[in-house]
Amino acid sequence: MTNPFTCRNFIDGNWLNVADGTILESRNPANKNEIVATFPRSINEDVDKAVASARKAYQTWRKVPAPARAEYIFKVGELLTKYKEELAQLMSREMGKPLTEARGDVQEGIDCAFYSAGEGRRMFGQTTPSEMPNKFAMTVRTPIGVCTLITPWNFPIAIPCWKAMPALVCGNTIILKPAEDTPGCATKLIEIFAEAGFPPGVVNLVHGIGEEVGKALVEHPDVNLVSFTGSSETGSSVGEICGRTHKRVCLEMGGKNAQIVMDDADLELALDGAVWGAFGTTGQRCTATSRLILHRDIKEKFTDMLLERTSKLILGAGYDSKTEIGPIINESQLKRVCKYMDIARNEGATILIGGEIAWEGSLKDGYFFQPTILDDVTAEMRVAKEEIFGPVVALIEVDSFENAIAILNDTNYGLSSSIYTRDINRAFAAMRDIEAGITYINGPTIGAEVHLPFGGIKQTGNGHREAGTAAIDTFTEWKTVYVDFSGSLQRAQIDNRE
Ligand code: UN1
Repeated sequence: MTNPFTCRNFIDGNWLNVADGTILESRNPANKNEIVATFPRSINEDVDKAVASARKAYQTWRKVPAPARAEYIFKVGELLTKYKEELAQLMSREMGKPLTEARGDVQEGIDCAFYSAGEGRRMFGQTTPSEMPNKFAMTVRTPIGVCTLITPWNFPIAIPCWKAMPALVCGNTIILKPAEDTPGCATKLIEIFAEAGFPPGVVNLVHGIGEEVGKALVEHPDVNLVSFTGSSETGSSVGEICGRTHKRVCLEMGGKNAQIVMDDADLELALDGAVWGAFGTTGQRCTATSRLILHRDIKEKFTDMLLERTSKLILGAGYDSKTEIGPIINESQLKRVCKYMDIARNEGATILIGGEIAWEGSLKDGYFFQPTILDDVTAEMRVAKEEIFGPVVALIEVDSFENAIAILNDTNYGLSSSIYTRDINRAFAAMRDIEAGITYINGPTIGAEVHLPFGGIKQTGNGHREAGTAAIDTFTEWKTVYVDFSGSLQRAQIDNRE
Protein backbone atom coordinates (compact mmCIF):
# COMPACT_ATOMS: atom_id res chain seq x y z
CA MET A 1 0.00 0.00 0.00
CA THR A 2 1.47 3.35 -0.98
CA ASN A 3 0.84 6.70 0.70
CA PRO A 4 -2.25 8.55 -0.55
CA PHE A 5 -1.49 10.90 -3.36
CA THR A 6 -2.34 14.53 -2.56
CA CYS A 7 -4.30 16.27 -5.31
CA ARG A 8 -4.60 20.03 -5.63
CA ASN A 9 -6.34 22.36 -7.99
CA PHE A 10 -4.33 23.74 -10.91
CA ILE A 11 -5.23 27.33 -11.67
CA ASP A 12 -3.29 29.93 -13.66
CA GLY A 13 -0.25 27.66 -13.77
CA ASN A 14 -0.13 27.06 -9.99
CA TRP A 15 -0.99 24.09 -7.80
CA LEU A 16 -3.28 25.58 -5.20
CA ASN A 17 -4.88 24.70 -1.93
CA VAL A 18 -8.55 25.56 -1.88
CA ALA A 19 -10.32 28.46 -0.25
CA ASP A 20 -12.16 26.10 2.10
CA GLY A 21 -9.95 23.47 3.75
CA THR A 22 -12.16 20.38 3.38
CA ILE A 23 -10.39 17.35 2.01
CA LEU A 24 -12.09 14.34 0.34
CA GLU A 25 -10.74 10.88 -0.48
CA SER A 26 -10.76 8.44 -3.36
CA ARG A 27 -10.49 4.79 -2.36
CA ASN A 28 -9.35 1.65 -4.09
CA PRO A 29 -12.56 -0.16 -5.11
CA ALA A 30 -10.75 -3.51 -4.83
CA ASN A 31 -9.78 -2.69 -1.25
CA LYS A 32 -11.91 -0.01 0.33
CA ASN A 33 -9.49 0.34 3.25
CA GLU A 34 -6.90 1.88 0.98
CA ILE A 35 -7.06 5.61 0.35
CA VAL A 36 -5.56 6.21 -3.09
CA ALA A 37 -5.77 10.00 -3.23
CA THR A 38 -6.99 12.97 -1.26
CA PHE A 39 -8.49 15.95 -3.04
CA PRO A 40 -9.95 19.32 -2.14
CA ARG A 41 -13.65 20.06 -1.88
CA SER A 42 -13.48 23.26 -3.90
CA ILE A 43 -16.05 25.99 -3.47
CA ASN A 44 -17.44 28.72 -5.72
CA GLU A 45 -14.51 31.02 -4.99
CA ASP A 46 -12.15 28.43 -6.51
CA VAL A 47 -14.40 28.16 -9.54
CA ASP A 48 -14.32 31.94 -9.99
CA LYS A 49 -10.53 31.90 -9.87
CA ALA A 50 -10.29 29.10 -12.43
CA VAL A 51 -12.72 30.80 -14.81
CA ALA A 52 -10.93 34.14 -14.47
CA SER A 53 -7.61 32.46 -15.21
CA ALA A 54 -9.00 30.64 -18.26
CA ARG A 55 -10.70 33.82 -19.49
CA LYS A 56 -7.49 35.86 -19.23
CA ALA A 57 -5.36 33.18 -20.94
CA TYR A 58 -7.90 32.84 -23.74
CA GLN A 59 -7.10 36.29 -25.12
CA THR A 60 -3.50 35.22 -25.84
CA TRP A 61 -4.00 31.52 -26.53
CA ARG A 62 -6.56 32.06 -29.27
CA LYS A 63 -3.94 34.03 -31.21
CA VAL A 64 -1.20 31.40 -30.96
CA PRO A 65 -1.11 29.79 -34.44
CA ALA A 66 -2.89 26.43 -34.42
CA PRO A 67 0.24 24.50 -35.57
CA ALA A 68 2.10 25.99 -32.59
CA ARG A 69 -0.76 25.11 -30.21
CA ALA A 70 -0.57 21.59 -31.61
CA GLU A 71 3.08 21.28 -30.58
CA TYR A 72 2.10 21.44 -26.91
CA ILE A 73 -0.40 18.66 -27.47
CA PHE A 74 2.18 16.60 -29.32
CA LYS A 75 4.42 17.00 -26.28
CA VAL A 76 1.57 15.75 -24.04
CA GLY A 77 1.40 12.67 -26.31
CA GLU A 78 5.11 12.04 -25.79
CA LEU A 79 4.81 12.49 -22.02
CA LEU A 80 1.77 10.21 -21.83
CA THR A 81 3.87 7.59 -23.62
CA LYS A 82 6.67 8.09 -21.10
CA TYR A 83 4.34 7.83 -18.08
CA LYS A 84 1.98 5.22 -19.55
CA GLU A 85 2.81 2.46 -17.08
CA GLU A 86 2.72 4.75 -14.03
CA LEU A 87 -0.65 6.13 -15.11
CA ALA A 88 -2.04 2.66 -15.79
CA GLN A 89 -0.96 1.41 -12.36
CA LEU A 90 -2.58 4.40 -10.64
CA MET A 91 -5.76 4.02 -12.70
CA SER A 92 -6.08 0.35 -11.88
CA ARG A 93 -5.74 1.14 -8.18
CA GLU A 94 -8.04 4.15 -8.24
CA MET A 95 -10.93 2.83 -10.34
CA GLY A 96 -10.34 -0.91 -10.60
CA LYS A 97 -9.71 -1.68 -14.28
CA PRO A 98 -7.46 -4.61 -15.13
CA LEU A 99 -4.01 -3.31 -16.07
CA THR A 100 -4.27 -4.31 -19.73
CA GLU A 101 -7.41 -2.20 -20.01
CA ALA A 102 -5.85 0.66 -18.04
CA ARG A 103 -2.93 0.67 -20.47
CA GLY A 104 -5.48 0.79 -23.30
CA ASP A 105 -7.15 3.78 -21.66
CA VAL A 106 -3.85 5.69 -21.55
CA GLN A 107 -3.12 4.58 -25.13
CA GLU A 108 -6.42 6.13 -26.20
CA GLY A 109 -5.16 9.41 -24.71
CA ILE A 110 -1.86 9.05 -26.59
CA ASP A 111 -3.66 8.33 -29.87
CA CYS A 112 -5.88 11.33 -29.26
CA ALA A 113 -2.84 13.56 -28.64
CA PHE A 114 -1.11 12.69 -31.89
CA TYR A 115 -4.35 12.83 -33.85
CA SER A 116 -5.39 16.21 -32.36
CA ALA A 117 -1.90 17.63 -32.85
CA GLY A 118 -2.22 16.79 -36.56
CA GLU A 119 -5.42 18.86 -36.66
CA GLY A 120 -3.31 21.94 -35.89
CA ARG A 121 -2.14 21.84 -39.50
CA ARG A 122 -5.56 21.04 -40.95
CA MET A 123 -8.62 22.66 -39.39
CA PHE A 124 -9.73 23.44 -42.91
CA GLY A 125 -12.40 25.92 -43.83
CA GLN A 126 -13.96 26.48 -47.24
CA THR A 127 -13.55 28.95 -50.02
CA THR A 128 -16.37 29.45 -52.45
CA PRO A 129 -17.14 31.87 -55.28
CA SER A 130 -19.05 35.00 -54.44
CA GLU A 131 -22.04 35.94 -56.58
CA MET A 132 -20.33 39.32 -57.11
CA PRO A 133 -17.29 40.13 -59.20
CA ASN A 134 -14.13 41.09 -57.30
CA LYS A 135 -15.38 39.64 -54.07
CA PHE A 136 -13.97 36.68 -52.15
CA ALA A 137 -15.87 34.36 -49.78
CA MET A 138 -14.55 31.89 -47.23
CA THR A 139 -15.22 30.23 -43.90
CA VAL A 140 -12.72 30.06 -41.05
CA ARG A 141 -12.94 28.25 -37.74
CA THR A 142 -12.72 30.30 -34.57
CA PRO A 143 -12.46 29.07 -30.99
CA ILE A 144 -15.42 29.34 -28.64
CA GLY A 145 -13.71 30.55 -25.46
CA VAL A 146 -13.60 29.05 -21.98
CA CYS A 147 -14.64 25.38 -21.93
CA THR A 148 -15.72 23.42 -18.86
CA LEU A 149 -14.98 19.71 -19.29
CA ILE A 150 -16.83 17.38 -16.91
CA THR A 151 -15.53 13.84 -17.12
CA PRO A 152 -16.47 10.43 -15.69
CA TRP A 153 -14.36 7.90 -13.79
CA ASN A 154 -14.67 4.97 -16.21
CA PHE A 155 -12.11 6.28 -18.73
CA PRO A 156 -10.20 8.66 -16.46
CA ILE A 157 -7.42 9.44 -18.95
CA ALA A 158 -9.01 8.81 -22.36
CA ILE A 159 -12.15 10.90 -21.92
CA PRO A 160 -10.44 14.03 -20.51
CA CYS A 161 -8.02 13.73 -23.47
CA TRP A 162 -10.89 13.39 -25.99
CA LYS A 163 -12.23 16.69 -24.72
CA ALA A 164 -9.14 18.68 -23.73
CA MET A 165 -6.98 18.04 -26.79
CA PRO A 166 -9.37 19.13 -29.56
CA ALA A 167 -10.57 22.03 -27.37
CA LEU A 168 -7.00 23.28 -26.94
CA VAL A 169 -5.82 22.82 -30.51
CA CYS A 170 -8.84 24.86 -31.62
CA GLY A 171 -7.69 27.76 -29.40
CA ASN A 172 -10.01 27.38 -26.40
CA THR A 173 -8.88 27.38 -22.80
CA ILE A 174 -10.14 24.67 -20.46
CA ILE A 175 -11.20 23.87 -16.92
CA LEU A 176 -11.32 20.17 -16.15
CA LYS A 177 -13.72 18.99 -13.44
CA PRO A 178 -13.01 15.27 -13.02
CA ALA A 179 -15.21 12.67 -11.33
CA GLU A 180 -14.93 12.41 -7.53
CA ASP A 181 -13.83 8.77 -7.89
CA THR A 182 -10.72 9.49 -9.97
CA PRO A 183 -9.06 12.71 -8.78
CA GLY A 184 -5.63 11.04 -8.78
CA CYS A 185 -5.72 10.15 -12.48
CA ALA A 186 -6.94 13.65 -13.36
CA THR A 187 -4.18 15.27 -11.32
CA LYS A 188 -1.48 13.12 -12.97
CA LEU A 189 -2.88 14.00 -16.36
CA ILE A 190 -2.82 17.72 -15.63
CA GLU A 191 0.72 17.39 -14.23
CA ILE A 192 1.62 16.11 -17.70
CA PHE A 193 -0.08 19.10 -19.35
CA ALA A 194 1.87 21.35 -16.95
CA GLU A 195 5.12 19.60 -17.86
CA ALA A 196 4.33 20.12 -21.55
CA GLY A 197 4.62 23.85 -20.78
CA PHE A 198 1.22 25.30 -21.71
CA PRO A 199 1.07 29.01 -20.87
CA PRO A 200 -0.54 29.70 -17.43
CA GLY A 201 -4.33 29.65 -17.41
CA VAL A 202 -4.75 27.67 -20.65
CA VAL A 203 -5.27 24.41 -18.73
CA ASN A 204 -6.99 24.44 -15.32
CA LEU A 205 -8.18 21.73 -12.94
CA VAL A 206 -10.85 22.09 -10.26
CA HIS A 207 -11.61 19.18 -7.95
CA GLY A 208 -14.75 18.79 -5.91
CA ILE A 209 -18.31 17.60 -5.86
CA GLY A 210 -20.37 17.64 -9.03
CA GLU A 211 -23.48 19.24 -7.51
CA GLU A 212 -21.28 21.97 -6.04
CA VAL A 213 -18.38 23.00 -8.27
CA GLY A 214 -19.53 21.09 -11.34
CA LYS A 215 -22.81 22.99 -11.19
CA ALA A 216 -21.04 26.30 -10.50
CA LEU A 217 -18.83 25.77 -13.55
CA VAL A 218 -21.84 25.02 -15.74
CA GLU A 219 -23.73 28.06 -14.46
CA HIS A 220 -20.80 30.47 -14.60
CA PRO A 221 -21.56 33.35 -16.97
CA ASP A 222 -17.97 33.50 -18.20
CA VAL A 223 -17.93 29.89 -19.39
CA ASN A 224 -18.82 29.54 -23.08
CA LEU A 225 -19.01 25.79 -23.61
CA VAL A 226 -19.67 22.72 -21.47
CA SER A 227 -18.67 19.25 -22.57
CA PHE A 228 -20.13 16.59 -20.31
CA THR A 229 -19.89 12.79 -20.19
CA GLY A 230 -21.84 11.02 -17.48
CA SER A 231 -25.28 9.95 -16.36
CA SER A 232 -28.45 10.90 -18.22
CA GLU A 233 -29.83 12.47 -15.07
CA THR A 234 -26.91 14.88 -14.60
CA GLY A 235 -26.73 15.44 -18.36
CA SER A 236 -30.34 16.64 -18.40
CA SER A 237 -29.61 19.21 -15.74
CA VAL A 238 -26.39 20.34 -17.49
CA GLY A 239 -28.36 20.70 -20.74
CA GLU A 240 -31.11 22.62 -18.99
CA ILE A 241 -28.72 25.14 -17.44
CA CYS A 242 -26.80 25.58 -20.69
CA GLY A 243 -30.05 26.09 -22.59
CA ARG A 244 -31.08 28.78 -20.16
CA THR A 245 -27.68 30.49 -20.19
CA HIS A 246 -27.06 30.11 -23.95
CA LYS A 247 -23.90 28.06 -23.69
CA ARG A 248 -22.64 25.60 -26.23
CA VAL A 249 -23.16 22.16 -24.75
CA CYS A 250 -22.01 18.72 -25.77
CA LEU A 251 -23.60 15.81 -23.87
CA GLU A 252 -22.60 12.15 -23.86
CA MET A 253 -24.88 10.11 -21.63
CA GLY A 254 -26.21 6.61 -21.23
CA GLY A 255 -26.47 3.59 -23.44
CA LYS A 256 -28.39 0.32 -23.58
CA ASN A 257 -26.30 -1.25 -26.27
CA ALA A 258 -27.22 -4.53 -27.92
CA GLN A 259 -25.36 -7.21 -29.78
CA ILE A 260 -27.45 -9.27 -32.21
CA VAL A 261 -26.36 -12.85 -32.89
CA MET A 262 -28.06 -14.23 -35.99
CA ASP A 263 -28.61 -17.90 -36.84
CA ASP A 264 -25.81 -17.74 -39.45
CA ALA A 265 -23.22 -16.14 -37.13
CA ASP A 266 -19.78 -17.54 -36.31
CA LEU A 267 -20.75 -18.42 -32.75
CA GLU A 268 -17.22 -18.62 -31.34
CA LEU A 269 -16.50 -15.14 -32.68
CA ALA A 270 -19.84 -13.83 -31.37
CA LEU A 271 -19.05 -15.35 -27.98
CA ASP A 272 -15.66 -13.60 -27.76
CA GLY A 273 -17.42 -10.35 -28.66
CA ALA A 274 -20.24 -10.84 -26.15
CA VAL A 275 -17.95 -11.62 -23.22
CA TRP A 276 -15.64 -8.69 -23.96
CA GLY A 277 -18.52 -6.32 -24.71
CA ALA A 278 -20.61 -7.25 -21.66
CA PHE A 279 -17.97 -7.83 -19.00
CA GLY A 280 -14.97 -5.78 -20.16
CA THR A 281 -14.39 -2.88 -17.72
CA THR A 282 -16.89 -4.76 -15.51
CA GLY A 283 -19.66 -3.57 -17.83
CA GLN A 284 -18.93 0.00 -16.77
CA ARG A 285 -18.64 1.54 -20.23
CA CYS A 286 -21.34 3.58 -21.90
CA THR A 287 -20.63 1.34 -24.89
CA ALA A 288 -20.98 -1.92 -22.91
CA THR A 289 -23.18 -4.70 -24.28
CA SER A 290 -26.11 -4.87 -21.89
CA ARG A 291 -28.48 -6.75 -24.19
CA LEU A 292 -27.79 -9.86 -26.27
CA ILE A 293 -30.45 -10.33 -28.91
CA LEU A 294 -30.25 -13.98 -29.92
CA HIS A 295 -31.91 -15.73 -32.84
CA ARG A 296 -33.98 -18.61 -31.47
CA ASP A 297 -32.19 -21.21 -33.63
CA ILE A 298 -28.86 -20.57 -31.89
CA LYS A 299 -30.10 -19.29 -28.54
CA GLU A 300 -29.77 -22.49 -26.53
CA LYS A 301 -26.36 -23.38 -27.88
CA PHE A 302 -25.04 -19.83 -27.56
CA THR A 303 -26.40 -19.46 -24.04
CA ASP A 304 -24.60 -22.65 -22.97
CA MET A 305 -21.36 -21.40 -24.49
CA LEU A 306 -21.78 -18.03 -22.77
CA LEU A 307 -22.56 -19.62 -19.43
CA GLU A 308 -19.51 -21.80 -19.60
CA ARG A 309 -17.22 -18.89 -20.45
CA THR A 310 -18.78 -16.60 -17.84
CA SER A 311 -18.40 -19.17 -15.09
CA LYS A 312 -14.63 -19.15 -15.66
CA LEU A 313 -14.07 -15.41 -15.48
CA ILE A 314 -11.61 -14.45 -12.74
CA LEU A 315 -12.57 -11.56 -10.47
CA GLY A 316 -9.94 -9.57 -8.62
CA ALA A 317 -8.03 -6.35 -8.24
CA GLY A 318 -7.10 -4.82 -11.57
CA TYR A 319 -3.41 -4.84 -10.70
CA ASP A 320 -3.40 -8.59 -10.11
CA SER A 321 -2.20 -10.12 -13.39
CA LYS A 322 -4.75 -12.99 -13.29
CA THR A 323 -7.75 -10.65 -13.03
CA GLU A 324 -10.22 -10.52 -15.90
CA ILE A 325 -13.04 -8.64 -14.13
CA GLY A 326 -12.29 -5.82 -11.73
CA PRO A 327 -14.52 -4.30 -9.06
CA ILE A 328 -17.50 -1.97 -9.37
CA ILE A 329 -16.41 1.62 -8.81
CA ASN A 330 -18.02 2.31 -5.41
CA GLU A 331 -20.61 1.26 -2.90
CA SER A 332 -23.50 3.21 -4.31
CA GLN A 333 -22.96 1.71 -7.79
CA LEU A 334 -22.75 -1.74 -6.23
CA LYS A 335 -26.07 -1.15 -4.49
CA ARG A 336 -27.57 0.03 -7.75
CA VAL A 337 -26.53 -3.19 -9.51
CA CYS A 338 -28.02 -5.21 -6.60
CA LYS A 339 -31.26 -3.25 -6.88
CA TYR A 340 -31.52 -4.25 -10.54
CA MET A 341 -31.30 -7.91 -9.52
CA ASP A 342 -34.48 -7.45 -7.45
CA ILE A 343 -36.11 -5.63 -10.34
CA ALA A 344 -35.11 -8.48 -12.71
CA ARG A 345 -36.60 -11.13 -10.38
CA ASN A 346 -39.80 -9.17 -9.85
CA GLU A 347 -40.23 -8.69 -13.59
CA GLY A 348 -39.91 -12.44 -14.20
CA ALA A 349 -36.39 -12.63 -15.61
CA THR A 350 -34.24 -15.64 -14.68
CA ILE A 351 -30.76 -15.15 -13.26
CA LEU A 352 -28.77 -17.87 -15.06
CA ILE A 353 -25.48 -17.09 -13.35
CA GLY A 354 -24.22 -14.45 -10.93
CA GLY A 355 -26.69 -11.99 -9.48
CA GLU A 356 -24.80 -11.61 -6.21
CA ILE A 357 -22.07 -9.58 -4.60
CA ALA A 358 -18.79 -11.55 -4.68
CA TRP A 359 -17.34 -11.88 -1.16
CA GLU A 360 -14.90 -14.77 -1.30
CA GLY A 361 -11.32 -14.46 -0.04
CA SER A 362 -9.53 -11.29 -1.07
CA LEU A 363 -12.71 -9.96 -2.73
CA LYS A 364 -14.29 -9.25 0.65
CA ASP A 365 -12.67 -5.82 1.00
CA GLY A 366 -13.79 -4.62 -2.42
CA TYR A 367 -16.96 -3.83 -4.35
CA PHE A 368 -17.14 -6.98 -6.48
CA PHE A 369 -20.20 -8.27 -8.28
CA GLN A 370 -20.45 -11.63 -10.01
CA PRO A 371 -20.73 -11.49 -13.81
CA THR A 372 -24.44 -11.97 -14.40
CA ILE A 373 -26.61 -13.29 -17.21
CA LEU A 374 -30.34 -12.59 -17.15
CA ASP A 375 -32.53 -14.87 -19.27
CA ASP A 376 -36.20 -14.73 -20.30
CA VAL A 377 -35.93 -10.99 -20.69
CA THR A 378 -38.50 -9.23 -22.83
CA ALA A 379 -38.14 -5.84 -24.44
CA GLU A 380 -40.62 -4.17 -22.01
CA MET A 381 -38.72 -5.07 -18.85
CA ARG A 382 -36.78 -2.38 -17.04
CA VAL A 383 -33.63 -4.52 -17.21
CA ALA A 384 -33.95 -4.36 -21.00
CA LYS A 385 -34.47 -0.60 -21.03
CA GLU A 386 -32.43 1.01 -18.24
CA GLU A 387 -28.68 1.37 -18.03
CA ILE A 388 -27.32 -0.76 -15.17
CA PHE A 389 -23.58 0.00 -15.59
CA GLY A 390 -22.28 -3.25 -14.18
CA PRO A 391 -21.38 -6.79 -15.30
CA VAL A 392 -24.95 -7.70 -16.24
CA VAL A 393 -26.23 -8.80 -19.63
CA ALA A 394 -29.83 -9.54 -20.59
CA LEU A 395 -30.70 -12.24 -23.15
CA ILE A 396 -33.62 -11.57 -25.46
CA GLU A 397 -34.83 -14.18 -27.94
CA VAL A 398 -36.01 -13.24 -31.43
CA ASP A 399 -37.34 -15.21 -34.39
CA SER A 400 -36.18 -13.07 -37.32
CA PHE A 401 -33.71 -10.45 -38.49
CA GLU A 402 -36.47 -7.81 -38.66
CA ASN A 403 -37.53 -8.57 -35.11
CA ALA A 404 -33.91 -8.37 -33.93
CA ILE A 405 -33.48 -4.91 -35.41
CA ALA A 406 -36.83 -3.73 -34.02
CA ILE A 407 -35.88 -4.87 -30.52
CA LEU A 408 -32.39 -3.39 -30.78
CA ASN A 409 -34.01 -0.06 -31.68
CA ASP A 410 -36.66 -0.26 -28.97
CA THR A 411 -34.77 1.91 -26.49
CA ASN A 412 -34.46 5.59 -25.65
CA TYR A 413 -30.70 5.37 -26.08
CA GLY A 414 -28.65 5.08 -29.25
CA LEU A 415 -24.93 4.82 -28.60
CA SER A 416 -23.35 1.57 -29.77
CA SER A 417 -24.65 -1.59 -31.47
CA SER A 418 -23.41 -4.78 -33.04
CA ILE A 419 -24.53 -7.64 -35.26
CA TYR A 420 -22.88 -10.97 -35.87
CA THR A 421 -23.89 -12.47 -39.21
CA ARG A 422 -22.17 -13.98 -42.23
CA ASP A 423 -24.88 -12.72 -44.56
CA ILE A 424 -23.63 -9.62 -46.38
CA ASN A 425 -27.16 -8.48 -47.22
CA ARG A 426 -28.20 -8.60 -43.57
CA ALA A 427 -25.02 -6.79 -42.56
CA PHE A 428 -25.77 -3.90 -44.92
CA ALA A 429 -29.44 -3.78 -43.97
CA ALA A 430 -28.35 -3.61 -40.31
CA MET A 431 -25.93 -0.76 -41.07
CA ARG A 432 -28.84 1.12 -42.57
CA ASP A 433 -31.61 0.28 -40.10
CA ILE A 434 -29.94 0.20 -36.68
CA GLU A 435 -30.59 3.40 -34.75
CA ALA A 436 -27.27 4.16 -33.07
CA GLY A 437 -24.27 6.44 -33.35
CA ILE A 438 -21.91 3.46 -33.70
CA THR A 439 -22.52 0.08 -35.37
CA TYR A 440 -20.09 -2.83 -35.44
CA ILE A 441 -20.40 -5.69 -37.91
CA ASN A 442 -18.91 -8.88 -36.46
CA GLY A 443 -17.28 -6.96 -33.61
CA PRO A 444 -18.37 -6.15 -30.04
CA THR A 445 -20.10 -2.90 -29.05
CA ILE A 446 -16.92 -1.57 -27.40
CA GLY A 447 -13.67 -0.47 -28.99
CA ALA A 448 -14.13 2.93 -30.61
CA GLU A 449 -11.02 4.47 -32.20
CA VAL A 450 -10.09 8.12 -31.70
CA HIS A 451 -10.05 9.28 -35.32
CA LEU A 452 -13.71 8.46 -35.90
CA PRO A 453 -16.68 10.29 -34.42
CA PHE A 454 -17.89 8.96 -31.07
CA GLY A 455 -21.37 9.58 -29.73
CA GLY A 456 -24.95 8.53 -29.81
CA ILE A 457 -28.36 9.42 -31.13
CA LYS A 458 -31.71 9.72 -29.30
CA GLN A 459 -31.31 10.34 -25.56
CA THR A 460 -27.66 9.30 -25.51
CA GLY A 461 -26.53 12.71 -26.69
CA ASN A 462 -27.57 16.05 -28.05
CA GLY A 463 -26.31 15.75 -31.61
CA HIS A 464 -22.62 16.38 -31.01
CA ARG A 465 -19.83 13.87 -31.50
CA GLU A 466 -16.50 13.54 -29.79
CA ALA A 467 -13.20 12.45 -31.38
CA GLY A 468 -12.34 12.59 -35.07
CA THR A 469 -12.93 15.78 -37.01
CA ALA A 470 -16.36 15.94 -35.35
CA ALA A 471 -14.59 17.15 -32.20
CA ILE A 472 -13.23 20.11 -34.16
CA ASP A 473 -16.83 20.97 -35.04
CA THR A 474 -17.76 20.86 -31.36
CA PHE A 475 -14.98 23.16 -30.23
CA THR A 476 -15.13 25.82 -32.97
CA GLU A 477 -17.59 28.27 -34.40
CA TRP A 478 -17.73 29.00 -38.11
CA LYS A 479 -16.99 32.53 -39.17
CA THR A 480 -18.02 33.45 -42.69
CA VAL A 481 -15.78 36.11 -44.21
CA TYR A 482 -16.50 38.18 -47.33
CA VAL A 483 -13.72 40.29 -48.82
CA ASP A 484 -14.86 42.85 -51.37
CA PHE A 485 -11.96 44.10 -53.47
CA SER A 486 -14.06 45.93 -56.08
CA GLY A 487 -13.71 49.31 -54.41
CA SER A 488 -17.43 50.00 -54.71
CA LEU A 489 -20.59 49.00 -52.83
CA GLN A 490 -21.95 45.76 -54.29
CA ARG A 491 -25.37 44.85 -52.93
CA ALA A 492 -25.88 41.08 -52.69
CA GLN A 493 -29.07 39.72 -54.29
CA ILE A 494 -29.67 43.10 -55.93
CA ASP A 495 -26.75 44.40 -57.98
CA ASN A 496 -25.99 41.04 -59.59
CA ARG A 497 -29.61 40.84 -60.83
CA GLU A 498 -29.68 44.17 -62.60
C1 UN1 B 1 -17.17 5.11 -22.51
O1 UN1 B 1 -17.66 4.02 -22.27
O2 UN1 B 1 -17.53 6.10 -21.86
O3 UN1 B 1 -15.36 2.37 -27.38
C2 UN1 B 1 -16.11 5.32 -23.51
C3 UN1 B 1 -15.01 2.16 -26.23
C4 UN1 B 1 -13.92 2.99 -25.62
C5 UN1 B 1 -14.49 4.25 -25.07
C6 UN1 B 1 -15.64 4.05 -24.14
N1 UN1 B 1 -12.92 3.28 -26.61
O4 UN1 B 1 -15.53 1.28 -25.55
